[in-house]
Order: sequence, then C-alpha cells, then structure tokens
Amino acid sequence: KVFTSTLCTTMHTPQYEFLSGAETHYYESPERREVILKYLQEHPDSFEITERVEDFGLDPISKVHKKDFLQYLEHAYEEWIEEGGHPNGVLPGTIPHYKVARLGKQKASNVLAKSGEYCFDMSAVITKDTFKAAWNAAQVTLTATKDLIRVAEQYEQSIADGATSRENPPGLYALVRPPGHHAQTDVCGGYCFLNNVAIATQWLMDQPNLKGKDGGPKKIAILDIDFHHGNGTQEIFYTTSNPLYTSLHSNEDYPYFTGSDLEKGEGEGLGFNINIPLPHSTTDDEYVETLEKLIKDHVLPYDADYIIVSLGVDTYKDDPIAGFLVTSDAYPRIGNAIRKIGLPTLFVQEGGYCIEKLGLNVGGILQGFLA
Ligand code: Q9C
Ligand code: ZN
Repeated sequence: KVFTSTLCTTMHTPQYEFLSGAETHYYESPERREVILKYLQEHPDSFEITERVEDFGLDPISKVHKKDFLQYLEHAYEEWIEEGGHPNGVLPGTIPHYKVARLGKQKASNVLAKSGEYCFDMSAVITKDTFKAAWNAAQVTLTATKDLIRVAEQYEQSIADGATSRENPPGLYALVRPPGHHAQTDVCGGYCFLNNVAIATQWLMDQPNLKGKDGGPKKIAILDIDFHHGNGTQEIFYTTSNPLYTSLHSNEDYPYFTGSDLEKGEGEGLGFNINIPLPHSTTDDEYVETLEKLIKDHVLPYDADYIIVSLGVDTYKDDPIAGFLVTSDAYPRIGNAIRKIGLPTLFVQEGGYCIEKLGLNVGGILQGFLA
C-alpha cells in the first residue's frame, strides 16, 4: 500500500540550486514524485495507492525538531523577502563554521544570519510553501506509520492462526517529498527540512499502548539505503539504543563530514549506529552482498519489531548527483533482501534523481519486497 498526496507535487518548487559552484535546476523536483507515481499506477497488481492523509499536528514533529528551528522554517521566506532576499527562496550566505563559531557569542538576529544557523549547505532552498510541504510529507509518513501498526497486528494474528508464516511481512510505502534524512534536530540541508523517518520512528516509540516484547516501547531498526549518509537521522538518535540506525552510503561524497564507520553512537546509543561506507566503484553484487551482511550481522540480532527504510535510489549508476555503479537489476534484489528480514516494513522516499529510471528503480525495490 502506497501513501502519498498531490501536495508533494504542487508545493515546494525552488527553481535552482548551486552544484560545484554552478547554478543548476533544483534536482529535488516535483517531477520525481510524478514519475514514481506513474510507475506504481502502471502496476496496479502490486500497488494500492491512497491519498488519505491524517493530521497528527505539531506534536510528533516537535518531539524531534526544536521549536526555534520550526519557527524559523515557518517564517523564513517572508522575512527573507522583507530583507530583500531573492524570490527563489532562502539560501545561506554565511554558515557558522565551527572554527569561527567556537568563540562567537553573537546571536543570529536577522534572517541572513539565521539562514546560516539553521542550514548546513546550499541545497535546501526555503520557498513560500516549503514549511507546509515538509509538514505535509511528515503527516503522510505518519499516516502510513499508523497503518503499519494495524498491518503488523494483522500479520501477528494470521501467524497465530497458522494462515501465514514469518516470511510474508507486510510492507507500506510513503511516497513523499521533500525528503528528510539530512535534516537534524535544528538544521536543514541536502534537500531536507523535517526528518520524516525520525518523526515516524519517534511517534511509534511514543505510543503508550504499543508494547514491545520486553514490555518497553517497540523496537525499530532503520535501514538507510540512500546513496548519501543520513547525518540527520544519525544525529537525532545518536545517544539512544532505540532505534538502531544503519546506513550504506558513499565513503567519498556528500555530506562529506559524517558517515564514517567510527561513528558508533554515544552513551546508551553506543553500538546502535552502524555506518557502512562504500567506494564509488560499488557494483550490484557488492552492494547487495554488503546489505545482506549488514542485515545478518546487525539488523537481525537487534530483534526489532519494525523496519523503517530510508529509500533512496541515488545509488543508481546514472544518477546525476551520485556515483555508484549499481544498475536497475539490483533494486528487486535489495527489496527481496529486506523482505527476508521478515518484519513489517515502512519504506519512506528519500533521494534519487535519475528521472528516466526513478519509477523503475523505486518500484523495483518495492516489487522485490513483495515477491
Ligand atoms: N556533489 C538526498 O539525496 N548536493 N539529498 C550534493 C554532490 C546535495 C542529497 C552535491 C545533495 C543532497 C536526500
Ligand atoms: Zn541521497
């Protein structure tokens, strides 16, 4: 079952960004959702699509993101225009580099300063409706997450009834944009503003009536298969043992300063942050074998109740902003490896920018999970 909303197409449409110093079109485009949706609609035997969105309000979002950051996102564009900023949207000109900010006691007082304080790069343009679009993506993801509870209970029941085995886990997919995994507690960046996966994960853990096997909250394992490291999700859950955060990503690309396998978590979270960086030469077999090993060594021993996948297909060989050698043949294999975990799974859309193959590649993962 697929959860989406037309607002993911109509809202948040920046005209340009900067890549390697050059002005280019904004790769995280509304067209991305359109081509994925088209593929899913062409395969009605595999996918049931719903545009039903429940409003969970601010509460689950503010459990992950700081109030001042949310206030900033909501009002940045109007302040930007008032201060004479370009109508394309808010882009930071000055970011508090740690070597500068170390001694700085000066508070960000206007939007030009705040744009740098609350954003870590030039790939997250805030337009008039960006906050609404990110809010909507989070609400769609939460709607799917609520359904995950329901289908998981059904799954347990039919196992108890002997009607199915643990090899047929239910899967849901939130087709959303903007994506989320680069968004930290109070910083946006990398096309991400609100961390959809983190918001969904935290909301699941906060459900008072939802108890895990040990009587505590349900356990969640996050599998981040976007080409880029999910610095946001890592930061948000760095000091906690639930969820387990695992990521396969490039060892030589954006966001450059996180994603090392030395980042293992801190305090209670130590050992619950698993980064597997891979070289740009990574092929289908290498990728799938590494994923299978990650699942065997880390995900299965964690004994989670749910899997949440940060689903990026910018691992694709012709992705315009990425660099692996992975082909379209790999995606059904990836989906199948995730299915074999045997747990109720929520897929949440992150990156993937090769418009021609985006539908096939995302659909390939989802169909591989079903098959
Ligand atoms: N040379 C996601 O996939 N610019 N974000 C990178 C690389 C930003 C990617 C430049 C890429 C952000 C969700
Ligand atoms: Zn990515």
